[in-house]
Amino acid sequence: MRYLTAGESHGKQLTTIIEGVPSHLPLLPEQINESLIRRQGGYGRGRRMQIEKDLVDITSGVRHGYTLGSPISLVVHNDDFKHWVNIMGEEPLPEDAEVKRTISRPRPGHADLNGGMKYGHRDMRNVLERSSARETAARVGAGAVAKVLLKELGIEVAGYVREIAGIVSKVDETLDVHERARISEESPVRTFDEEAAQKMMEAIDLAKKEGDSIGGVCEVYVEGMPAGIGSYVQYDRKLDAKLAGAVMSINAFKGVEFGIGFEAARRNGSQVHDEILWDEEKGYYRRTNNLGGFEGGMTSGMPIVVKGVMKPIPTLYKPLQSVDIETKEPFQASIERSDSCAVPAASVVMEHIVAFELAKAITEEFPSDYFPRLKKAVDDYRAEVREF
Ligand code: EPS
Repeated sequence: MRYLTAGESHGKQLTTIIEGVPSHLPLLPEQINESLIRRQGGYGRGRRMQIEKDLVDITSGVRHGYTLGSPISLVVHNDDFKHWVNIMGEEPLPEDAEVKRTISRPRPGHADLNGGMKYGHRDMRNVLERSSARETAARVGAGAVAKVLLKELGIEVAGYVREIAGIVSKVDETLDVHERARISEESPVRTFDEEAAQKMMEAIDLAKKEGDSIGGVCEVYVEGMPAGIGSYVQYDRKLDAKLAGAVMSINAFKGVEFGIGFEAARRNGSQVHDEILWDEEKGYYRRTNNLGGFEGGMTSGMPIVVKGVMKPIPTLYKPLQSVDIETKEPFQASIERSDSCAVPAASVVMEHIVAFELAKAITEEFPSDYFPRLKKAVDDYRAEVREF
């Protein structure tokens, strides 16, 4: 499975093409819309999310509620485009026309300057439009399809917030994936700890008031992945490495941890590694899950627990110093509409990014173009490793 996205933030639409989804997987637009709507929420979002109501138009690959095995294309229209037709339209402009909303003062922390230099865009709007986190809507579409596939195989994925601006939410580690999904969905900051949630919202309000932005830590929790997916035999087959790369590809993400992550550096081995147990009912399992569901580049059969660090969004109402590329004079960076905190939304994005990588790994491990055959192969494999 693979996918590509296309689309500018204020262009006509976002497009996703997903290749390699097996045939005969039941798939409804509502399942994708639910994910898109979840991505739009969260305390701290800006005005753009009031303009958009992200809804999918499935334009290929699905017929009568089932996938065909052919490429699936998803379209999300940008309602805001109607305000940007003259700025973002594809037609050449008349010779004497003035180009509006050009950007010559790159925002520190965004792709503006590096992208401008690389692609020769002296109007850095051409960079901003594609590097904007609006593109994550297209990626969530792909992840929503992956989530449907995983769910049919008994694999569930939940994404939520662990930390915003240094305020850490307590997590009851005994919560299962359904409880994590349900409780985080009820919280405006997608977290389990009401006291921390209150403080997080106060921090978001303060950042907004000050024209600033704040970041945080998202976590994704997965139950039901069979053991042994991925591989130890070659560096580029290690599934935790692929997941880390995918998480790092999310806009504004700067770090990834599995299980106790960096804390492992501070503990003795006896306090890190997860002891192996076996019983009739569960088969093999671990006393703890410090390694977050991975050993040797492969799943251990324990829940996957992965964290991603999101830096504060670099689009600030209180802009930092920059240089105007036309005059080379120091200036304040461009002010663009933005979110003061997008960590809750990013946790939904991360959930879908992780889901896609896992679905991809499963379809590589059990290649089949026909979903019922894939499902049988996964079931047989589960029975086999249980008896190992
Ligand atoms: C976003 C859409 C964008 C931003 C935000 C995320 O829309 P606009 O630029 O029209 O406000 O709200 O992206 C950024 C702030 C960024 O720096 O990339 C979305 O759909 O999530």
